Amino acid sequence: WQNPDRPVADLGELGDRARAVLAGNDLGTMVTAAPDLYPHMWSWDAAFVASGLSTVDVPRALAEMSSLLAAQWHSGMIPHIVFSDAPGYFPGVDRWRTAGVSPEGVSSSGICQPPVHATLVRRIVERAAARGGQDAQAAEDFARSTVPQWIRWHEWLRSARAADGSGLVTVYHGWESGMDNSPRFDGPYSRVHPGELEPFQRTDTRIVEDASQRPSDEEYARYLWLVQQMADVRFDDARLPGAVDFQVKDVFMSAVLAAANEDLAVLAEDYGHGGEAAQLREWAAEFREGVDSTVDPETGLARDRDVLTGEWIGLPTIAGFAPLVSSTDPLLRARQSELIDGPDWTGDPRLAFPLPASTSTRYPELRPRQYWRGPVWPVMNWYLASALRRHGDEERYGRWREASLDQLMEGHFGEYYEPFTGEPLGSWDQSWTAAVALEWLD
Ligand code: 9WN
Repeated sequence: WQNPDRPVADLGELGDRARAVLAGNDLGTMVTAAPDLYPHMWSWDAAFVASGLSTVDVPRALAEMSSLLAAQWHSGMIPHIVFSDAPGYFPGVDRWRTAGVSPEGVSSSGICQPPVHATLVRRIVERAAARGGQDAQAAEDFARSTVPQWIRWHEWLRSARAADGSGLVTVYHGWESGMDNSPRFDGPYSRVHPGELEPFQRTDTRIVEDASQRPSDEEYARYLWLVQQMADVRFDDARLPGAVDFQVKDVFMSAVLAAANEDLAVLAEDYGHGGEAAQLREWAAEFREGVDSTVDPETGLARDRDVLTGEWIGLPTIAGFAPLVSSTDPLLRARQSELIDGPDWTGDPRLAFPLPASTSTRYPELRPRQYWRGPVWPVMNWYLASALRRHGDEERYGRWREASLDQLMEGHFGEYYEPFTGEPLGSWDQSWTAAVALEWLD
């Protein structure tokens, strides 16, 4: 694959273009996840976007987080989509049937996404503090006033999704994991049998014309069936376990929550809510241990668990590296670091850039162009690399930084990339890809 039209000359230009992508997708109070494919705000995208924006404009970054928080449900849940007025995304708010369930004036979906927020809020606050002056003040004010809302979000995750004390978060939809059609969910989805489904028309395959880059129609029918099951019980947390045909203990989301609990504990201590910090640290430990406990001694990878059948899901996907996000066990970290450098992952000599793909490139069912079944996702690489760095691994952070910047120099800010050719796939000008470009450059 050869870049036809947009190669970037140097890192200075890469930064300029990344800032232009974010400015171009900015509706004023929200940066949409992508210009055409995703004309709304997504929960975890917004956190990455805010972090990227904070390299440019701290108040605008904080405003992004405030827009997301304004959609928080009374339960504490932060919804996975906050809808703008733009048409053209399916399923839209009507299909979700959240009116009357979500807070008044909030137009949102009824499920959640990985809780990366506290980690990225901490990052923004620390960046702003280092700058000093008005940025520092604005970030401090923001943290002081919003820490209770972030705590409510984590309380909801613990009570609605992990009250069993397993240290593992239940998801009721692949969309909640953010890795929608990863092979990790094939088993659980194979047991979802759509009944009578309201008819629907997809919009995503009109925008990404090569349908092989997106989930199949069969997959979409299951996605919509689960939405219908949840809407039928009005997204009532207590009724979901009895109503939904898909229930998975998501190991990656659990690791994200473990790390975010640590970060929120620091923010709580620093900004007037020290009383809650001990509880947050306890949860951090609970989820950290939960994640560690899933590791398959044979493969060295962390596993999800299908709640409805009790089966482990041990496929070679990027989620298997959840311990790199959360674990403090040096032996486990060393083994996982070695694995991710190895021939199944970044050490595969066929790769265009030595970066981890969403599924091992040696996995027989690899689909190198299809969404979470093989492509390389820049946002994941930055998130994982920043977790490695936080655990002291500057060396790997540096390598992935170099490879990621090389990858992004083709200039499309793709949603995901073909691992062997480096072709940008899915949406172009994807906001979180531009945001992580700015993070790598910072
Ligand atoms: C469904 C916005 C989102 C990301 C997800 C990614 C994709 C949505 C979709 O786009 O999911 O939530 O319509 O395919 O899988 O991680 O947050 O970028």
